[in-house]
Amino acid sequence: MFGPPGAGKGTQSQKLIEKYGLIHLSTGDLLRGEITQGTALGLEAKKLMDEGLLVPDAVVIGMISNKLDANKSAKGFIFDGFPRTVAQAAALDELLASKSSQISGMIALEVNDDELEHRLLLRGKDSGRADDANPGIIRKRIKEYNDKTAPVADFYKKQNKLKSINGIGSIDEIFGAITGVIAAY
Ligand code: B4P
Repeated sequence: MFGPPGAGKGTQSQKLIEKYGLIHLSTGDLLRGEITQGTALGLEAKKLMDEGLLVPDAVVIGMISNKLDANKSAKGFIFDGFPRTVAQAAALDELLASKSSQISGMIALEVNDDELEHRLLLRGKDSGRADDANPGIIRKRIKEYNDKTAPVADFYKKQNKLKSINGIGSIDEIFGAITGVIAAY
């Protein structure tokens, strides 16, 4: 699942794992888990996340690799919010090839910046997430996305794996469009 911050990746992934029985790998959730546990990795990640910046590639690639190894019998995975840089995408391809596997497809949710800011500020009212509470930080996250993450779409487009979906509408409408794409995999 691909898209800018607040596009609905986490929301839709939750529904997809229920429908298809896949394993959900959200690097955002994994990082927040490290923060809650107070690990060294979590302390390092918190500083960057609170400022709206991406955490280093090596950190998230290591976390994903561990999770793949821990779920060897899974029938499939949904990567939510990963890969977020071209370096992460290349590392993921290599990692999956070493396990005789590959990405089936990338589903990109398209949502304009005004709607993203509105959704994240709304969530910030009760999520307790520092990165959702401040319009300046939200705009920085969107800039990080445009600078470092948007090029990941081209990486998968070149492999004919990119499918774009309108991420504005009701959660169920968007879910219907996504399951239509997945049916083709
Ligand atoms: P993430 O946890 O991945 O989260 P996100 O981008 O904020 O949100 P998402 O798109 O999942 O939106 P959601 O469904 O929740 O990242 C947080 C931070 O972690 C990053 O900034 C970065 O620092 C770090 N990080 C994570 N992965 C990384 C990586 N691979 N490399 C480096 N750093 C990494 O939806 C948002 C809100 O919209 C919710 O309130 C939801 O209810 C609402 N919503 C959803 N769908 C809607 C709809 N159709 N209509 C109206 N509202 C909707």
